[in-house]
Amino acid sequence: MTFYELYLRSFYDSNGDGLGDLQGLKQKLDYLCDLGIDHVWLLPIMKSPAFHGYTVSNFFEVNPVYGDLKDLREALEEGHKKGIKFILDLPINHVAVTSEWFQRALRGEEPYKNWFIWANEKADLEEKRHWDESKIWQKIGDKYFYGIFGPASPDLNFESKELWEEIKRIFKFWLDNGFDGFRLDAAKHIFDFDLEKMRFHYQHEKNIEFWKDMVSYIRSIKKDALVISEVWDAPEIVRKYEGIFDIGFNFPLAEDLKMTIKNESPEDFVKTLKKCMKEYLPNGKVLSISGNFLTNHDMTRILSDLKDEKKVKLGFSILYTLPGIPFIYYGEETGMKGIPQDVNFTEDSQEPFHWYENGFGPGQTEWKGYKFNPPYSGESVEEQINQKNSILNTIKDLIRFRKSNPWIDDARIEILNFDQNMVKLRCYSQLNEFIAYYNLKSSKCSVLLENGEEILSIGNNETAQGYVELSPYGVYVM
Ligand code: ACG
Repeated sequence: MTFYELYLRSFYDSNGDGLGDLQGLKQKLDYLCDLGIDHVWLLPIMKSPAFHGYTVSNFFEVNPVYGDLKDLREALEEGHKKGIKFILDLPINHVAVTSEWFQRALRGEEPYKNWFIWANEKADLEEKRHWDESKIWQKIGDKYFYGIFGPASPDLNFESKELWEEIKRIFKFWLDNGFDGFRLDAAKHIFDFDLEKMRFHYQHEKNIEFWKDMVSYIRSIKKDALVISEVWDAPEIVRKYEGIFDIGFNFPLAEDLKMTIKNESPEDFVKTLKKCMKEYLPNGKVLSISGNFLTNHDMTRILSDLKDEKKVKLGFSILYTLPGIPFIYYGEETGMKGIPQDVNFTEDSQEPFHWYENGFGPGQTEWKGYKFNPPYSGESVEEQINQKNSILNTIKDLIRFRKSNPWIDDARIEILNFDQNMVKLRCYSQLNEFIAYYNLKSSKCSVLLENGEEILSIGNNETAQGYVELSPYGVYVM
């Protein structure tokens, strides 16, 4: 399985309004097939006043800027014919201020007013969320509501059981319209508030109870629906949620891998695997599949972060040779750059996907000017496709390798050895195995080879008489 995280607004524009849309997606499915992608994670496409779509004003409507339900069904059907499945990003922890639910709550209507959390005298209106300086209480008129993700997105109060039923209707609606599963946004935030003490507090047990109920409902509608969770936290918290979802994003792996590559440290790479891929090492037990990625839409793009194309290729080579499911964020395959201004503003890492060298042409989206990826910067598909060693062609090679070895998804790994330059890893299942050598350094290094044939080589590695000379940040698999 190989995933592509796709932001529709920036992808392909079918009607010339500058915004990517569903018909555009339909027209460009072959690009994804050619890349080797078989699963698309679509960022939210429901009606929303926000560019990112994470504050939803109507859960049962396609955002009109993207098209309508008919366009959606057509795109998904066409994708299915080509062997692509689609996962919808569903942010149900909160809604948009403009949503009917919140507007009716503001008017004091039942049951809606109980679907939100309102400040009382016990609330500390200055309380901040734990990961930055943003306040959790938001003022509207003479009231304050609880909104962990800011003033535009009131949190829903899941103590209300009617709401659970309403959420199930939403899941059913999108499954009925052709989706193959969901990415569950902010999964640890469903119950993140203590109503007695009136303060922020994660209640993981309650979250787990909620998600178990939802996942079993989703499965009752579609047996093989894929459910992926977003729990952005330390490994011990991420592990609490294992076994409930098919795939859990491995945030610790993303963070530690990038650090490892920046530090050029084989020792750190080994530590990262022991910490973040523990389940896949001998004696480990895999409960949820590890969703492996380097970046997503909330993060600095990989080339802006690692600042070196070779390091980017090393990062992806690691990703596509590890068990679990690899995800790539749109535009990373062509080396797009982008740095979110802060955690509350991600537009800068969601720039229009670059199809053409000069920045213009059919389908090119233009909803936002380029800050990081100007024309002629080498990041277009047009420029990358014809260069043998471009990031795009390297990613294609990696995905091709991955697709011809589907057993890797649930393989196991063993760290064979490491020295000051490289790490040697064995990846194996009952019937298959390979040995991978990763050079973490900016200098060449020689390693004695095992018996076997090359199945993947990233970088300008040279082999001679039982040795391979790994190029800087090179990867060799046999
Ligand atoms: C999701 C989406 C995101 C979206 C929302 C809201 C949620 O991907 O695009 O925002 O619908 C927190 C949440 C995540 C959330 C991110 C943006 N992502 O938990 O669900 O914020 C710490 C915290 C995390 C936090 C993270 C953010 O623990 O909870 O994520 O910081 O940086 C170590 C620690 C780990 C720590 C990390 C990083 O690993 O172990 O705990 O994570 O370091 O420091 C969208 C928009 C927003 C808008 C919102 C309504 O992007 O702008 O406000 O919608």
